[in-house]
Amino acid sequence: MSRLVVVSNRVGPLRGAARAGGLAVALADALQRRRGLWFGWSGELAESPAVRARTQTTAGVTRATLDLTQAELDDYYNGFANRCLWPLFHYRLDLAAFDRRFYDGYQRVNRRFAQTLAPLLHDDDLVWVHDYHLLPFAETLREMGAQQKLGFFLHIPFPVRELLTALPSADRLVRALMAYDLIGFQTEGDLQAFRDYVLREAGGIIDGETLRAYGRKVIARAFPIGIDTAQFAQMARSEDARRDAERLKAAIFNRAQIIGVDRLDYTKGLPERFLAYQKLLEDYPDAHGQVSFLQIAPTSRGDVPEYVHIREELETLAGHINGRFAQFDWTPLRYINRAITRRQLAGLYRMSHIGFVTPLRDGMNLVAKEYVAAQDPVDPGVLVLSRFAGCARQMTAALIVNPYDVAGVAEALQTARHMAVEERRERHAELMRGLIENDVSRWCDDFLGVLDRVGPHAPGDAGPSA
Ligand code: ADQ
Repeated sequence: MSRLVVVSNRVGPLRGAARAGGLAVALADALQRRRGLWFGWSGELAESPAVRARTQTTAGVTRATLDLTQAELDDYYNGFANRCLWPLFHYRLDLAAFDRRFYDGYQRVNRRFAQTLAPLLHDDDLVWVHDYHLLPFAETLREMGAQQKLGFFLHIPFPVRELLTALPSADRLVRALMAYDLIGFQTEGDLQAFRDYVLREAGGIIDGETLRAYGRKVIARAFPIGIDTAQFAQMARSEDARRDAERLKAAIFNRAQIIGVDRLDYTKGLPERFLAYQKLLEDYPDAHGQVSFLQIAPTSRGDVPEYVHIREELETLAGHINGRFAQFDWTPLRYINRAITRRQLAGLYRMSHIGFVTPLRDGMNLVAKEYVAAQDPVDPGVLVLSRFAGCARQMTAALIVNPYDVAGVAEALQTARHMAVEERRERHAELMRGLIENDVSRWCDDFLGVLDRVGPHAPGDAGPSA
């Protein structure tokens, strides 16, 4: 079996409680099976650009990390990745900053990542690169002579051609992407958008899953990511989780809880979600005193200005809704601005009657999957899910909503509140079947299985526009 090399912006922990996230566990397991290497930014800052990676090997798996300078972080991570690619790929052209300095910094850090990893690679390694921070990574590595099989997975949506062409460097980035051997997307829709760009903008040729353009050849396919379904369900059932949940239930006087859990990000549709909850309270007075909405949203990317605005907006909205509807013994909305442990999360999901997941655009959204996995199959809650989350295509037994339609979302909340237990069980069972079948280890195995099988890399494999 070839050794696996995972490359991502940040290197996840290989052991301990911190690695409890599904993706970190799945990747760490795959790395352990293949005695692999995980490479990326250390999370530390250095005065001057580092020349070599720091490595540390535990139980056969090596973590190799490098530090970045403040300027590199500003241009590559805060700049191009999070102020240009992130908004654009989430259909927020209005928020995308097209600054050449950001783009140059992004290219520079990708080059340095490649230069630092190259001496650590073996000839028959399988290299699996993750996410929008590293779109041009393979091209840079190839320029240094790398012949290994290189796979890439995009965790966020891929935008439609009309949007992507607004990005001045779109063509260079798609060309760079084509230096991988395999590109994985979350959904068929993302895959379709990529194929459309290759066909119409790059003058490429499509033959089944094989795409040819710029004299390069790549396999492109959808691999919807899953969660660690069985482990998560078990955690939600555990005695500890139950105790936490009971405490909370008492604190809200057994009211029906609606739960939202997100990184604080403008793509997650939080203001629209708060407004839909307000609409529920306006249109359905029977909900007064009977429901309690808990939104957990820890700050993320606090260095990016748009994230400061969203935080202020939410605090204002939450205060407004509570000011308008609260009674001396009922707080309609509780908004918590910090992260909690996965065990607490599992217990909270399980005790909540409605999982409220309404992003305006999301690659997949794992919270929706976690909420379902955590439910008691005998008395499960209802998932209210945005049609713009990647997982909506798989999770059709949820109540699917359009998050821009505030009144429609309020209606769905009301339907969820009154849904009979038989219907809740049926919907839950169907959702759960999908989650068990397509869990995160299956996702990992599927991707690596295809990458393993791609033919040897052929430099200069001529395409139509070579
Ligand atoms: P994210 O945008 O971060 O991921 P998501 O898929 O919802 O979004 O994953 C968030 C994870 O963080 C979940 O496991 C959740 O439990 C956890 N989390 C969120 N808030 C938390 C809190 N307050 N306390 C503790 N844990 C919290 C990106 C893409 C997604 C894609 C994933 C995986 O944007 O679309 O699903 O990658 O590919």
